[in-house]
Amino acid sequence: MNIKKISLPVITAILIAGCSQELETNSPLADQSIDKSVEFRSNPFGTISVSKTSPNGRQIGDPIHVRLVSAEYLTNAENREMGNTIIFEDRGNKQLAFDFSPFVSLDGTQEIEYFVDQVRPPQTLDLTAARQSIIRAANTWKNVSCSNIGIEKTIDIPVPLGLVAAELGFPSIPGFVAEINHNGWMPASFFDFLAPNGSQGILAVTFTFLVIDNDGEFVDTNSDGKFDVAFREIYYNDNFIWADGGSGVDTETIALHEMGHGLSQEHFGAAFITKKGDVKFAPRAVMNAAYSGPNRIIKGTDNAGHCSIWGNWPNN
Ligand SMILES: [Ca+2]
Ligand SMILES: [Ca+2]
Ligand SMILES: [Zn+2]
Repeated sequence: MNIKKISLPVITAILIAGCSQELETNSPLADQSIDKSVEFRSNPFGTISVSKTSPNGRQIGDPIHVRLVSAEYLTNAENREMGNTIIFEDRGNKQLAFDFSPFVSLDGTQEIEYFVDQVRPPQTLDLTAARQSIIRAANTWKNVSCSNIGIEKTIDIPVPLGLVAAELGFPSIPGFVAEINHNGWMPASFFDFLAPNGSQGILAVTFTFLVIDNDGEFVDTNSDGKFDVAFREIYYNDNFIWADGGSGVDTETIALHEMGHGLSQEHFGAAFITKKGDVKFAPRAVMNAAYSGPNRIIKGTDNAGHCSIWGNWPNN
């Protein structure tokens, strides 16, 4: 597999963030910083034909063509590895920004809806608690006041859903229901597809599929300089102990982060190893590249990122 690796020094994120309170309190500048990187890999699945999935798990509507273009995964800060962005399509312009277009409404509505799986719960948390964690996280984004984009939950379907899962050979309907599809918890081996030992370190991942036109090209129907997203798929790693409060990985916190990717936000903030050996973030944000404990509240930079993307929807 052809892999080019580009390191983006995290210091750039600090310049963007400006002087934050947290930056001064943590005094991280003397300490070692952790790079975050973007990897380019050849596309594993090529162009895929896909249809919206009906309540009984059938394909409805005309098939559309999509390509997997990126995966953003989240790791646990304890193991000192940061999350990563993998780009599967090297178009030569290092284009990281992909976004929904109001002129591409594959689920039939201009509002941004989300689907929540009901057949792939985590082993350590019951289905209702897991789903409620995801729904609370979605509502947290919905309540950001600068935007009014829907963020409503769709119908449930009684079958496992997801294109990446199906392509990797897991039992799965190869379709989508909404713009953002939370497709449940997958066995650890699913995550080895993303990185060596991915099953051990990756908590969750968001995949982005772009629309492909009849000429096999990406499209930008709203002329915002960003290729139009068809839909996104989110999966969680069942190799971890998932919790709703208490000990374990806080499901709502991770869902909030992945929902941020679902809503087109990228990782943000610099990570540092302190002299004590802890990982600190500056600034602390939902969109930090690694999980470092419960954080169910949208922070300043998360809010700014969300509003810059969605403040004018659908007139951007
Ligand atoms: Ca929609
Ligand atoms: Ca666009
Ligand atoms: Zn992430």
